[in-house]
Amino acid sequence: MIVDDEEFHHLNNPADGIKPIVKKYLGVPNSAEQKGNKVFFTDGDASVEVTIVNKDIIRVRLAPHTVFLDEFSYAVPELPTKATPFNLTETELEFKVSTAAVNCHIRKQDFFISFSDSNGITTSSDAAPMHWEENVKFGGYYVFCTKTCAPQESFFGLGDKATEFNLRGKRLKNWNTDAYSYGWNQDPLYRSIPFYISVNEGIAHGIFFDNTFKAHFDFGCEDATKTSFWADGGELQYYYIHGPHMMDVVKNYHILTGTHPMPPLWALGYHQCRWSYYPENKVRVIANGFRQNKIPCDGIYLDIDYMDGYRCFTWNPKYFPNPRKMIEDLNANGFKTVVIIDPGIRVDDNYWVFKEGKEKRYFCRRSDDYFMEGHVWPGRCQFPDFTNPEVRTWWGDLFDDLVDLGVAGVWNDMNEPAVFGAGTFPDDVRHQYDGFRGSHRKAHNVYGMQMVRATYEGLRKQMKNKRPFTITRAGYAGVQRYSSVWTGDNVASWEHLKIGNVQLQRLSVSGISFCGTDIGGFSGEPDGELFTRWIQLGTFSPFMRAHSAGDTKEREPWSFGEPFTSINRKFIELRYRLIPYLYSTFWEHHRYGFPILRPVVMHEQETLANHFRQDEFTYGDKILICPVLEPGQQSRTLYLPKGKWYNFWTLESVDGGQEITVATPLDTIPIFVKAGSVIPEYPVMQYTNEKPIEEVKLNIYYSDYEVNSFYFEDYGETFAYEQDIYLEKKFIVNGTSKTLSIKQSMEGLYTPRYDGYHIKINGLPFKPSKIIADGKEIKEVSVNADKTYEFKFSKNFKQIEILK
Ligand code: MIG
Repeated sequence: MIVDDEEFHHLNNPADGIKPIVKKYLGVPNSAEQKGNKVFFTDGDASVEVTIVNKDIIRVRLAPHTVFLDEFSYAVPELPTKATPFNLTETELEFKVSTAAVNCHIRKQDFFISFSDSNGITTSSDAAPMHWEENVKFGGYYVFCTKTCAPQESFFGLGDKATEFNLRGKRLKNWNTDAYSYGWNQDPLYRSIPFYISVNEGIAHGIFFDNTFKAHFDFGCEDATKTSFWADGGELQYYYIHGPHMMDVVKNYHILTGTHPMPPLWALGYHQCRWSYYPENKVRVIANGFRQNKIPCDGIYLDIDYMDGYRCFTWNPKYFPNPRKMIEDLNANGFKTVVIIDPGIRVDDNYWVFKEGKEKRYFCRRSDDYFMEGHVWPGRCQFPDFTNPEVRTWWGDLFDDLVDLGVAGVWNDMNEPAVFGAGTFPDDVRHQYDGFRGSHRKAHNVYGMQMVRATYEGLRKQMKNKRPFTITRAGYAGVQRYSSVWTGDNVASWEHLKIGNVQLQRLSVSGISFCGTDIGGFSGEPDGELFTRWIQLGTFSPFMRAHSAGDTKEREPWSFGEPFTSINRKFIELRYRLIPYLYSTFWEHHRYGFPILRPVVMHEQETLANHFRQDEFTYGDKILICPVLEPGQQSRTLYLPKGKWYNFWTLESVDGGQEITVATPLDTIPIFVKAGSVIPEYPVMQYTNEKPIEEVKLNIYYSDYEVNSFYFEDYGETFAYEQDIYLEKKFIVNGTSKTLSIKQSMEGLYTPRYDGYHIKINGLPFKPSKIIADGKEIKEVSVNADKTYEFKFSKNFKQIEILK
């Protein structure tokens, strides 16, 4: 080891007057100056900028010596620009910036910043003035913000943290990390989403700390009366997002950071993955296994062994001599092929990707201009700088051959970035950062997001008007615009089934709705029961994929024999039946910013006990799920939010607002449907679009109060929806003790190919004597033993009346 003996330089100039490095706090604000939608405050040295983004979102920035950093964010590509009316007022005690919904108070005595709603209720307030400390080694500042933490305040969000859903009492860190076989409370993990939601006394607000450096959050951990967040560099910049409902906060967070684009319909089916299926014949055997076992499946994955020496964009000629033919045959059999692509490019002058990247100077470099080199699967590697737009375009174009071969989706792994031994890149690696320059300290947390962005944008270009499918392991706030995610290398244990259930709900309220876990657990061996319970959770995960490490036993839905195979089939079939419902929920996410999974607290945040419920959640807004998370569990207790519900399996009606206990034999999990729901259903197929849809089943659940449901339809695979080619249907269900009425209205330019609905009425409290649809009596009605009624009618109906 070589020791640097002259770290210390003698000073021959007077050091008097140089202040020691200490934390510095804002002084007192002595003026307010309005410029457009911004108001600036200063204590004479430091400046604070308050930006009115919209009536619910206010951004705060701090500049220690009045010089703000360039306005650039990977998370928020464009601040909404619609002018929002606001007022700036001044009293003896404070300055106040007010929109129709929020007041931002700047206290004159000490520069404390707080927020209140239009009723004057304070929702968030500083417990110390914003502060910072100079960073001599790297320049810039460590930046800190400390707010109060109320006695009963709860905290949610921050992405994929493997800990209780409610983050109160925790201290957590954001620094993307390859966390193989992580455990409960391990932190940090693969993604950094510096956004949290607070709920206090029934009122929610959000804080989005848009800072890509290593960042820390403390929710009443060090001091139960304080909530703080800080970062190792960058700017103290955060968005205050007003509620009052958690749903409002999440929707507004999506206004800032965007939503997932619509996925291709097939991506909502079941996916089968393994490290790795090879050679080609193995892939075919697995695909045929699905068809023989009559278990639906849409996607099959090729992990790193399909490549030649792990070189990205190559094929192993021995294992995959004719990928085009294989992919074609898989396609004909209803399987889409997804391939893995890692960021490490093998240093090898005979490898065209490396040669091109080297010639074009696209690989990352250290501070002294050496290349950033590290070992990953291919051996010695260099790494593209995905924060350079030119590199992203180049990378995106590298997918042309794969797309030409028929590949439908790309899986980006190892993009934290992960490096064997060292863990990740050293801090001094330089990044172009879209022209705003930075070391790895600043770019680390966005590296993976920019990689999958390059991948997504490239695929979108190559696939013309078809929707690409992408999945990434690492990410930063806003990654949802480019990709789905999975929760990384989990373990085949009951504990991990629980962790996964919490992680998915948390990702969903943190902007990343399209998420899933490795069903069955990546490392270790699940038994049949654990695998089946995981398939059941996966059925209601927005993304559903089984995956396993290479050193484990076979892990397909039929690997465990009976009764597991049949139960797995039943649930995967249920997944396919509910695809039109999931797809509609996805549209609500994409278009309106609703999360797909909604924890109980999101439905009833005013009740404190709900802040601690983390097992049950709704899938969309109509179906409540409570997975079984313990071995041998024959019954379980769960909470149903207020309102009326139906047990999905028995159709028994149950009042919400209470805990109930239901039987949970291995072939069921608790599923409840909200009264008044209209749930569209497809016939079971072995893969999406196997056959044309001849009719759509509408499951209608009686209610004696009015309930709206939505149903979205379009082509399912193009971007025509961006040109408004889609159909949004709305159903209104309302009943009395003698009637049930279902109204349908629609808007949009798309015409589905099927003609009719197969309507099933559930939970009717009376025996119908007449069913009238658009003024015509329906004669052919089947009456079932469970008092459900079925009939057919045109998909264009306006109103159906069911009379006692
Ligand atoms: O160093 O590609 O999380 O899903 O199967 C391991 C092999 C690299 C980690 C991923 C996992 C994948 C595996 N990868």
